[in-house]
Amino acid sequence: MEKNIVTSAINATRPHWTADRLTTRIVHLGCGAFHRAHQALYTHHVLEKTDSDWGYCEVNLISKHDAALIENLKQQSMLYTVAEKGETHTELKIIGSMKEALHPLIDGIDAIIEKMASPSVSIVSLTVTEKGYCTDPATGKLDKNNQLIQQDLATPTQPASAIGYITAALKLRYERQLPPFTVLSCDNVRENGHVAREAVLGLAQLQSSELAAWIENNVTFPCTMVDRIVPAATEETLAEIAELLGVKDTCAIACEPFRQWVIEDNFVNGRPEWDCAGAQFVEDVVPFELMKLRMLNGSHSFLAYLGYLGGYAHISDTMTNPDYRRAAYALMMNEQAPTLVMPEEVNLADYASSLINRFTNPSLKHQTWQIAMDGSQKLPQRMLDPIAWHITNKTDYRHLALGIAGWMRYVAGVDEQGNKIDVRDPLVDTYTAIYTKHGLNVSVVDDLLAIDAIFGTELPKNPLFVKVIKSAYQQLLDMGARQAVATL
Ligand code: NAI
Ligand code: CS2
Repeated sequence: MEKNIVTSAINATRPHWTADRLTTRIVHLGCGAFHRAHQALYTHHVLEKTDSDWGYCEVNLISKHDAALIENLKQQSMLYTVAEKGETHTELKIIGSMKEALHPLIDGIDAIIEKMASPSVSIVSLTVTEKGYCTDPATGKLDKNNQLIQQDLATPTQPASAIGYITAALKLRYERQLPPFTVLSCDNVRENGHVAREAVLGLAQLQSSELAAWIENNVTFPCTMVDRIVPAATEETLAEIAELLGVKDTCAIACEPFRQWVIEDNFVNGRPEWDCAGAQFVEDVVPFELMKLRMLNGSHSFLAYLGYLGGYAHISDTMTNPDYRRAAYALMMNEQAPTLVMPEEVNLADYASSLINRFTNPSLKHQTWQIAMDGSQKLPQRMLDPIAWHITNKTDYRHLALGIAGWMRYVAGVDEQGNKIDVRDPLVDTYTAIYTKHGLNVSVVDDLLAIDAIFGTELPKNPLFVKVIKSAYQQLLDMGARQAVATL
C-alpha cells in the first residue's frame, strides 16, 4: 500500500497503540463483513478503554475471495476502517484489535490448527454463517451427511469445516494437557452456543469417545445475541469511504451506528471486558436471541423475499412503501412479539419501532437479495418456530405465512417480470428440481414443504398450515408481491 491508513487517514479515530501491544488470545473463524464491524470493534473499544492485550488471529477457511481479504489485511498491517453510517452523518473508526491472519490456501491447515491450540488462545469465536455449523436447520443436530463433515471424518487432522477445525484443535489441547478454549458462536442461529456444542460434540463422538467426554466436561459454548446491520461491502461503499478517509482501504466496511451484543457469561479460560464497550453479560441469552431472530431477522426475511419480488433492491427501499412498512411492524408486533417471554425491562413496542427506524436508514444499502440468501438455514428460527407457536395457540399468522410463500415464490429462480433470480442456498438444486417438475404452480408447495431439513416432520402434517401457505402462494401468483402485501 502506498499510503498507510494510520498515517494518511483523515476524519477517522485511530488506535493509540500498535499491534505489538496485542497477544493473540482469540482466534476468529469467519472474518467477513459482520465480524469486522462487530466483535472486532467491541474488542478495539476495550483496548481503547483498558490496559487489555486481547487481540485476534483472523481466519477465513473457504474461498479465494476470503483469502484475498486475509492478504489485504496483512498488507494494511491488520488495520481497517469501520464506517458507521447514520442517516446524515458517517463516523470513521480505524480498528486495531487484529494481530495476525491466516487462511488454509495461504498458510496451510496445520498452521491454523496449531494457532488454535496455542496456549495463549483462550477463545475461538465464529461468524461462519448459519450453514457453517453443518447442522440440520430444523433440528440443530450435526448433519453427518454434510459434505464438509464427511471430509472431517475421513481426515480429522486435515478438516474442512469450522466444526472440524475446532474439534481438531481441541484434540491437540487435550493431548497436550492444555487448558481448553471457549467456543463463542456469533451467528444468527437460535441458541447458537448450544448448536455449536451439539455440532462439535457430535463430530468428536464420531472420532473418539474420550475426546468427546473431555470436551463435554471442559469446554463451554456460551450463547450470544449479536446485532448490527452490516451490508456486504460494494465498490460504491469502498469508494465513498476512501473519499472520506483520503486513502483507499480495501478492507473497510460500512454499517449502521446501532450495535448490540448480549453474551452468556460462561467462559472457561478468561475473556475481554467487552462490557466496557457496551456488551451485556447475562445468565440467559435465549430470550434476547429469540427476540432478535424473530422480530428483526423474521421481518428482514419477510421484506427480503416480498421486497425483491416487488422490485425493491434494498431494505430501505421497501420502507418507502407504506404497505411494506405497516406489514413489517404488524408482523413484529402481532405475530412475533406474542411468541416471546422477555425480562420486564424489555419493551417490545419500542424495540419494533426502533427496528423500523433502522430499516429506514437510506444510507445503508442493504440488498434484499443478500438477506434472501440461504433461506433454508434461516426460515426455521425466523418464521417456522413462531408459526408452530401460533398453531398451538390457535392464533393468526398471515404475515408469516405470506413470508414463507414469498420464499417459495423467490426460490422459483425467476421474478415477477420473468427475469432470472440468482438464488444462493445450499439446497438450491432441490428447489430447481421441484420447479422443473411443477413450473410456477401452487402444486410446488407440497414438495417444498416436504423438505424436512427446513420444515421438520410435524408442520407439513398440519392441513390448516398447508392450506394457509397454499392460499398465500396462490395470492402471490395471482396479484404479485406488492398487492399481496397491501391486502394483508
Ligand atoms: P460475509 O459473507 O461477509 O462473511 C461470511 C464469513 O463466513 C466469511 O468469512 C466466510 O469465509 C465464512 N463462511 C461462509 N461459509 C462458511 C462455511 N461453510 N464454513 C466456514 N466459514 C464459512 O457475511 P457476514 O455479513 O459477515 O455475516 C456472517 C454471519 O454473521 C451471518 O450469516 C450471520 O449469522 C451473522 N450476522 C451478520 C450480520 C450482518 O448484518 N451482516 C449481523 C448479525 C449477525
Ligand atoms: C440479515 C442479518 O442477512 C440477513 O439474513 O437478516 O444479517 C441482519 O442484518 C443482522 O442479523 C442484523 O443484526
